[in-house]
Amino acid sequence: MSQTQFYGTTTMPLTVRMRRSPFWERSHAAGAQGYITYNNMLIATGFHGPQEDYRHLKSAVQVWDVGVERQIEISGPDAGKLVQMSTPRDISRMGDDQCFYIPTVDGLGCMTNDPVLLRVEQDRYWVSIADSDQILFYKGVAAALQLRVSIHEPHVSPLAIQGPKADDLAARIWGDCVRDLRFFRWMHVDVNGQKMILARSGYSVQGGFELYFEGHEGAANLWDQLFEAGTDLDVRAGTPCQAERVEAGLLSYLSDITQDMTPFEAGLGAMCAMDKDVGCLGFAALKNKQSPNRQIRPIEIAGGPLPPQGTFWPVTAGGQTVGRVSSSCRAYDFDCNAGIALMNDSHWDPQTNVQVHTQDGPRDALVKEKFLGRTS
Ligand code: THG
Repeated sequence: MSQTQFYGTTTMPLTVRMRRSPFWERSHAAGAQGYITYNNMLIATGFHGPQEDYRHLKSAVQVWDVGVERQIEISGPDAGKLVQMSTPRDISRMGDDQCFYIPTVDGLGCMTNDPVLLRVEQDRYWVSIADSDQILFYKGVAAALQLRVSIHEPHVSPLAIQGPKADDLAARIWGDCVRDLRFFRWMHVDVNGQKMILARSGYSVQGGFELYFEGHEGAANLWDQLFEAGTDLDVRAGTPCQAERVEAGLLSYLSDITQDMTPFEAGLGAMCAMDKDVGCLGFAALKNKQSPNRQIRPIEIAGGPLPPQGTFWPVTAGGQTVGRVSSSCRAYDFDCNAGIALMNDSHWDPQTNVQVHTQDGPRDALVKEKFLGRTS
């Protein structure tokens, strides 16, 4: 075993149930400070401390082992039909080289996941899932309706290259053509003689790519190539950054989006085709849920840095509960605290004053119009 082998800790014992991607050894050796699980897999929590990871992501380039973004592969003559059954977004509008962010819903129109969808070939889809057992929905529906599909989790481990210098780094590996790749489009690139998918996407708003790395072989080699090519760009190992994603309003399933919420409550209504039935199993239910009385809003929380958040924080006004904060952070560049809140319609207008109840006591807070990390 290499010296980077992870032996677990008393608080996080070792078990094969917490799976690791082929990039795990390299990422761990680069100094991962801790892990959480996501899709029954380990993902690093940070490398150089929250503020330094944030500063570096916004100024340089990072390579992230996001193998936890598992793919569900659905192929066969009914593959498109089955994918469409899971989402109100009209997937017939997805171009061959496009990535589609799709709310997925159950028969009641409640969110089951919020994956990124790719059609990797005609009649073959990859659903790049957030943290839920979405594969069981597909297997259940396919079995019940005897659809002509096969469904499995392939050996695909996304590797993200994120930050303002991501284009420079990727261009050194795959050539200047990657610079022309548009947002949420993908192309094929060569990785040690194997054809793989490189998309302009990723769980930050700093720009960059996700390589859908296939198999195990050559993973460490690719990692080393990226770090050799990017030395003068100050490339570092990273992982999705809580402060960066919260201030930008990138949503997290099971935190900001819960199983009882509709896409309309999650602010994803614009992605739902409601004029005609495109084949989503939740369509009829969603028809009656298009005007929610609670919805996700940006919130600014007064005072110094917040305590870490492990529970929803109630939002109140005049002693009444009017919402909840699901994610929060120090928005270092803005010298304030940012949060993602689910607000009742009575208090969701911008500039509404409310209180947020952390485990360390209440704070004044203000509902905002836009997320701080978004320019548009
Ligand atoms: N990339 C890939 N798979 C993923 C994620 C990812 N699976 C898990 C998780 N992240 C799924 N959730 C999200 C949430 C937000 C975005 C992508 C996946 C995202 N949103 C953009 C935004 O809000 O600006 C773009 C949305 C759009 O307009 O299309 O990127 O990150 N492969």
